[in-house]
Amino acid sequence: MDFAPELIQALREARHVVVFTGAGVSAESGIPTFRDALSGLWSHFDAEQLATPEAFEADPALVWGWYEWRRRAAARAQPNPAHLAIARMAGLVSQLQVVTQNVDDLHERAGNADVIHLHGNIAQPYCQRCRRPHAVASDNGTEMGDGQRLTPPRCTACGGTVRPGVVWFGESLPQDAWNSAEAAVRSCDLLVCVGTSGLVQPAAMLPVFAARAGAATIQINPDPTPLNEHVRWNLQGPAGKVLPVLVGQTWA
Ligand code: BV8
Ligand code: ZN
Repeated sequence: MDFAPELIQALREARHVVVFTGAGVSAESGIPTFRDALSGLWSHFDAEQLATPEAFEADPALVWGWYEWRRRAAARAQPNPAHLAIARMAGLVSQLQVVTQNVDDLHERAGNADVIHLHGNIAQPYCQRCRRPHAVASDNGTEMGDGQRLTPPRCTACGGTVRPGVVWFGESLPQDAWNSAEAAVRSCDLLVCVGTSGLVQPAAMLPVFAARAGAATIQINPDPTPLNEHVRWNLQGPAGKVLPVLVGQTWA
């Protein structure tokens, strides 16, 4: 796998790098991407219908069961070579920020310290009444069938219903996360966009803001996306294969 010398040079000279990630960066950890078909009971829905306040209101046990199943899958998953290459890069450039749409913590577990979560964190549910964080009981290995309903727990402080700690469709992104992400992409000199379909707003605008602000931009994805026309280099392939080679060739 060879890369344009200008790409290698841009990466080598970058002082401030932003890595913008979507579900594809976790695909090789065995976590289904957001648009992969759902399984079991949830196969009657698509993710965009379930990831909404209306779905949780209508059937809390169906939605809470889906999130618990995903939370447990994420807890069992391991960072893959793509996450590890991004963590290695952080030690090689003077500033590297990860801006992720993902709700798993695989970037942190790979070793990245500066991670901005635009859409929340599946392991941090909270009470929808008093918003206190709710510590999820570890699943002590009890298997959960996919498609199983689970009644959401009650807040130990106020008895309110606990909800997943993610941003649903129709909900605003956390203001501080969005502000930090926007500032990062507008000031970086290189943005690498990894494993996103570029369909969800406002997150998908971030690589466009970076390009408009003059940053060099790279996309890594096996498939073309709407971001293809906005980025300078498109590297077609799985992140777990492309990123380690790219980092190895840049900082051999
Ligand atoms: C908001 C948490 C407004 C939940 C998520 C019409 C036009 C424009 C916008 C809208 C519209 N109608 C509605 C909207 C707004 C809506 C939206 O964007 N809808 C889309 C679907 C059209 N956005 C919102 O509602 C946002 N909020 O706008 O608020 C507002 C303003 C003021 C006041 C009130 C409200 C909130 C959006 C957040 C939704 N929550 N996640 C959960 O996870 O359950 S988003 C969800 O999608 C995930 O976080 C996921 O990360 C994200 C994006 O998907 P991707 O990460 O890109 O994943 P996907 O599966 O799509 O693609 C995977 C990619 O990886 C593919 O390209 C594939 O080729 C690639 N891949 C596969 N394998 C690999 C790989 N790449 C590399 N290596 C591999 N091995
Ligand atoms: Zn409460």
